[in-house]
Amino acid sequence: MYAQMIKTAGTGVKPREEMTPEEAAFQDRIDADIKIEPKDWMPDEYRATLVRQIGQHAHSEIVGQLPEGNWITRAPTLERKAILLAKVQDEAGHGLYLYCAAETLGVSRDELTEDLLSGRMKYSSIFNYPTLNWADIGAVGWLVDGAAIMNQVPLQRTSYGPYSRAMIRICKEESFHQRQGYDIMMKMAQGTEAQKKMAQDALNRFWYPSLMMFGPSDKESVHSAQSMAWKIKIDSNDELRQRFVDQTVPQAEYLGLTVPDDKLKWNEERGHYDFSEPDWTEFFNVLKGKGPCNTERMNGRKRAWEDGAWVRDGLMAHAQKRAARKVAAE
Ligand code: FAQ
Repeated sequence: MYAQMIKTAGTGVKPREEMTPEEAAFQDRIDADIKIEPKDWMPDEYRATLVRQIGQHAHSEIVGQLPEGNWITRAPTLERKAILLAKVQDEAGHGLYLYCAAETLGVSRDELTEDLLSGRMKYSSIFNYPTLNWADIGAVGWLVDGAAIMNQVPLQRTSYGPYSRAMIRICKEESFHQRQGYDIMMKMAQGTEAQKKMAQDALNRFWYPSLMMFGPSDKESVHSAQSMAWKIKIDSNDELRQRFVDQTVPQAEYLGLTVPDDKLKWNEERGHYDFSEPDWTEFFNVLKGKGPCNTERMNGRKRAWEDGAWVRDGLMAHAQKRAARKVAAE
């Protein structure tokens, strides 16, 4: 059942005249902004697309802890350490809400994790880049959480009830994350010359990978058309990327930092910034596992899964024992 779900995901938009009566009624509910709930009928492809997107989103939150977790022991002050620790724990919580939302679609968390570890499912490309110094932690909060919120705020209105409700809480926490990142950048940018250089260097390295978080250009996006028709996605990849650039450039200016893009320019006619596209060859290489930290991240997740096997086995044995006792008592 689950393998079939993955296989049928993303096969294009079905014209209304080809829909069955059930599918047409489903589309009418979506068009009327009525939320779809777990026990409602839904097309197999809608379910499959949600499992893919929510599962990958959950994996991103979990893998996303690794680059920042790397800095908990080296945060410059006790206060910064406490804040970073709380932020990283929040990301774990986001992963758990999202795995729960995916479970309502008939797939278990173990199956999703096994698909991540076997490479069948992805996680966000951004987490395959290293965090080399403390300013990178500021850049992750400011840019990576900033891009995540830009994508997730519209997802609060996504058509699937459990996903949209998970997003409401996640967005509140992500806003705090973004602010803490910007606060680190502000301290660095207003610090010594060496600190300002570190902040600029972090912006230089994280700018384009952050733009890649929104996915390939609309022309290259495989799933957008159907996902938008089903309101799984509310905005296209390019629309969100543009919104992110428009919001972030003035923030960089306020910090006194330079966005590493010679072509970046306010376009009066469009009412938006013109900007350079990321290097899409690099993006697709990272997706194929060839980014700077892909191997390290996957090894980290594999180790955690294997080290946690005894806990899962213990919980399962306990649950089986309780169930057997209950049957015997009846
Ligand atoms: N990385 O047809 P599309 C966070 C794949 S949360 C890797 O455009 P779609 C919090 C895509 O899966 C960050 N793969 O796909 C945090 C598909 O491959 P598939 C995660 C990517 O789904 C902060 C193929 O390319 N957020 O950061 C990426 O319609 C700090 C074709 O692409 C979410 O997951 C990528 N960047 O649009 C945690 C939000 N982009 O599956 C810790 C929910 C595309 O066919 C620290 N997800 N691909 O093999 C979405 O909104 C969508 O899934 C998109 C992609 C927009 C990411």
